[in-house]
Amino acid sequence: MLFTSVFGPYAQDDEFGSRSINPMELYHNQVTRAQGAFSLRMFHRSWGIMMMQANISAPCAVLDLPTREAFVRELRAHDYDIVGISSIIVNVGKVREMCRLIRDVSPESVIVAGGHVAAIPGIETMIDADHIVRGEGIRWMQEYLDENSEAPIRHPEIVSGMQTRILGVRLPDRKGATAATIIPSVGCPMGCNFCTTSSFFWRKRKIVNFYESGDEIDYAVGHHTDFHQFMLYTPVPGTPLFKEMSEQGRMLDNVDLADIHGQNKFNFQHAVISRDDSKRFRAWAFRRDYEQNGPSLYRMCQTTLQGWRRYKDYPDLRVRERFAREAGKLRTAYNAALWAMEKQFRDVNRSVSEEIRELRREVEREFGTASRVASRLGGPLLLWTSRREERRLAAAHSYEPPTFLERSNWTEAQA
Ligand code: B12
Ligand code: SF4
Repeated sequence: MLFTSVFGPYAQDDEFGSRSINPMELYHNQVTRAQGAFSLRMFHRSWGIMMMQANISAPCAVLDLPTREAFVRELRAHDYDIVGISSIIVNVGKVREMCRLIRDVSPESVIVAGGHVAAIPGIETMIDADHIVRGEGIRWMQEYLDENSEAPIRHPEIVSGMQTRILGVRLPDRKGATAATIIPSVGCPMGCNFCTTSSFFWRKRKIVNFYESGDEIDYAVGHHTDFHQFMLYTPVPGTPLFKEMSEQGRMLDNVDLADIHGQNKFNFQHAVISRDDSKRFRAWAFRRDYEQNGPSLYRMCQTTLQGWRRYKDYPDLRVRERFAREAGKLRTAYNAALWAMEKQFRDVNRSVSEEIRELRREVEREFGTASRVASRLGGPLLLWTSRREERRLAAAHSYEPPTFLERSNWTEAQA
């Protein structure tokens, strides 16, 4: 069988529902989007289909983050009995197109669609799939394939992020350089009324209203966290909030599902905030956080130095080693980045630029000559790469993830 995620390119406006405002990059999309060349950019795999592949014994291929052409190529290359498509609601147009392509290229295949897209009321009439699976998929697939659905769940090894890019430099994908992802469960017991995760897998309910006056953004920014995520409070089909807004007649007609992702405009009539203001406030929140607190990378450096000072003499060797490892980056590459950020940030907020300089000096006092050499040699280089990156971004350059094709139990398949 073949499991696939929806096709890219993602960071562009197209008829299948890709939107340039909604790239496939966690931090750049939802956290550091206003930080220009300092934005932390990286991609993540589609964990749901990786989990399913690891827990079935049938011959299986995972095609992750494909292009439309790569998807068709894979369908032509093998006779798949089952093609499983994983998607969230915003990408329903791509699922529709992929079902059409399967019927055309591989008419014998059974099509199974799963993931959050299954929560759309009336999805059966929107896509041409044989099965639409709501909720947890591993057990469903094991039962469908007549395999043991009581077996303990096997967790694949997952590298959290990949192809990291910051200050215009692509970092090497080294083993141990980034975190691992562990998925302990699906769903969440908190039950916030807008949240698809809790309503899709769990049905407890709690009302949350974050936005009353506008002061909330300043309050949030005032916490000086390293990262800050802002998204619009959005009724998504399948959630209690969506039901409530529909019953009150407050859902707006004609909002494309591809535009309901929390980074564009409200898809409902808010009590006091207009659609256009929702977009303006969201953009302002990101901008405000950036201008007041500086680039997230600078904030990470601050946190790393604090951690190092607190734990460098800790009695447990394992703890000491961990903080020494983190501090290693501060001593070298991060200190060079601080030099570049200090210069680049002068035009945005002079007093934050001075705080960055002060932090750099503290790092140099703490770590001595090596860090001074790193900042004087590496700093100008990073300033140059980040300015080059700003020019690229100004010319609307965007980044796309690589495609993965991973086969399991495949020898039997070929036999
Ligand atoms: C990782 C992640 C991402 C990654 C995706 C990386 C990738 N390569 O796909 C990134 C960071 C890029 C991302 C981006 C976005 N995301 Co996101 N993301 C998540 C997150 C945190 C984890 C998903 C996950 O792996 N879960 C664990 C796995 C095991 O669960 P699962 O994927 O749901 O899969 C299970 C079932 O759904 C089912 N299943 C899934 N697929 C299939 C397929 C078949 C055939 C079958 C049978 C079953 C099945 O079985 C699986 C095992 O139980 C979820 C929140 C969450 N906790 O789930 C949000 C979530 C999926 N994201 C969401 C949203 C809204 C977005 C964005 C639009 C947000 C934004 N504005 O930035 C963008 C979209 C980008 C785009 N262009 O498409 C929403 C989806 C809402 C909805 N109802 O559709 C979620 C649920 C968060 C939320 N609570 O609102 N996201
Ligand atoms: S938003 Fe969703 S995942 Fe987060 S606490 Fe609320 S219910 Fe849980």
